[in-house]
Amino acid sequence: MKLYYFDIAPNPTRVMCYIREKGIDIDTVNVSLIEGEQRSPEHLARNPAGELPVLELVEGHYLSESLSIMEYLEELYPRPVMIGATPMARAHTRSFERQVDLGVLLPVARIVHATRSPLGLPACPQVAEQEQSRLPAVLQRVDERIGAGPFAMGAAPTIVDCTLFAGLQFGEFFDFDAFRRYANISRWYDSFRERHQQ
Ligand SMILES: N[C@@H](CCC(=O)N[C@@H](CS)C(=O)NCC(=O)O)C(=O)O
Repeated sequence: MKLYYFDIAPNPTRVMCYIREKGIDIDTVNVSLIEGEQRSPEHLARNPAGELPVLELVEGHYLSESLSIMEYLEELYPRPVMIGATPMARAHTRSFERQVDLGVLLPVARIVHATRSPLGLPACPQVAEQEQSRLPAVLQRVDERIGAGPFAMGAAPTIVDCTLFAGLQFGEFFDFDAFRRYANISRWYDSFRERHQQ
């Protein structure tokens, strides 16, 4: 298997984070979003949407969508468990992951691209304003849910940590760190980042 990715970009980052947590040995190929390589014929053949990440399952057979990639890998490599050990735990983990993806990662990515897009997208203050106005309520709920942690779902890391971390790191990298106002998220973020710097 081979993962096509690009550093810092939030969706590839959450899959890379998951792979590191699992200790899976997968070849990686950098596709530069800055250079526009995602729109090359080679990459469009892997994913017609021109997005990352993409997992090459076997030669010439590709899987896109970060969550589907993590779900697939979880089936291949069930240990350590990162999507819950029981049907109920899996349901709660998936539900929280969706909330964090749609409520944090996506808005943060939109804010960054609407204000200082690393891909050179035109500034769009209305989009930034709209996303920024919605974010505090979500971050407040996430902060309460994380509580004393140590991980988003409690005692062990899950896909929720990977998605939340990738979104917040992308924001911080481009000077959008609104999450620092939330004590539990801020503490959790520093400790999870340290775990991934080792
Ligand atoms: N829903 C997709 C979103 C993938 C996505 O938007 N990837 C971004 C990087 S974070 C991308 O490749 N953007 C390239 C572009 O928009 O040209 C997923 O979860 O993997």
